Amino acid sequence: MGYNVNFQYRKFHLGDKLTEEQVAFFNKYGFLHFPGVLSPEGVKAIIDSYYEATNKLMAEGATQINGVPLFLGKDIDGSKIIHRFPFFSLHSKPMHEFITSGKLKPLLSLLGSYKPRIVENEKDGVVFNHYVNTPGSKFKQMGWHTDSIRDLFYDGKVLPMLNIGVYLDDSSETNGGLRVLPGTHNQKLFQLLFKKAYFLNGKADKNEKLVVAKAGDVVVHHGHLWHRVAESPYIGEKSRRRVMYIPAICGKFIPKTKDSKTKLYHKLRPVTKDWF
Ligand SMILES: O=C(O)CCC(=O)C(=O)O
Ligand SMILES: [Fe+2]
Repeated sequence: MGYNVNFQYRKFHLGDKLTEEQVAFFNKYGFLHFPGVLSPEGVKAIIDSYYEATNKLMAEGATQINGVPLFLGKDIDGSKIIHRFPFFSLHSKPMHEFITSGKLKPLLSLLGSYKPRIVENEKDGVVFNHYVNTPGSKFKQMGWHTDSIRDLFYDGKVLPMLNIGVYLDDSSETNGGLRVLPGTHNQKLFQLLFKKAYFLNGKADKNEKLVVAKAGDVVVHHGHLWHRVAESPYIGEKSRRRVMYIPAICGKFIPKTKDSKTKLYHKLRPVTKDWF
């Protein structure tokens, strides 16, 4: 499969500039984990802004933002929640401020000569994922995928990209947890598309590694890295997992607006067996 099984999990400090060691780890394994990038107050402000924005959008009867459908479900108490909230930073002042603070800027050097940019109003923008196991939940896990495959369906082309995960809850196998296949970002396009025999399913892989993160951590991964989110074995509060993804992309600037049309890719989503 071309992924490295001699893998030792490591976490790093995010400073003003990435170290050679950090870049080497990323090049080899396809992701980097930085604890404590957001303070507990920062985490709280963003979570509060999510509920505020959700209540506003639900009161307005919103079903999409800039042509990207909202993935809606029910929380433990029966209230409506947005499981997948695209363009989140356009609806959250603290998140927008975090993104523009420059704290994440060093990560943009990870793609070498490519010069990716953090985007807030292109593609799906910053995506707030909210998983919870309840009878009304429609978002409990995510099958194996690479984010670049999504790009291919979306735009018909694959350019290198980063997805910068920002954790708002502690995350481990208790509430599902991100599983990555270290090193799979180095595979060729053909493998990116077809090599994983169980594409779109959520079965465990013997080489998968669990990302154990705390609220406030940042975990950035390469767009070609295979990953999935397992379903929590618990129901209710213990299963809750909130994590945002900030894309850093290359290529032409194509901003979305409220007049943007829903892409066929999004229309097909509800009929696919799994969600990715
Ligand atoms: O929830 C996660 O940590 C991963 C989400 C993900 O893979 C995605 O949104 O593409
Ligand atoms: Fe993903």
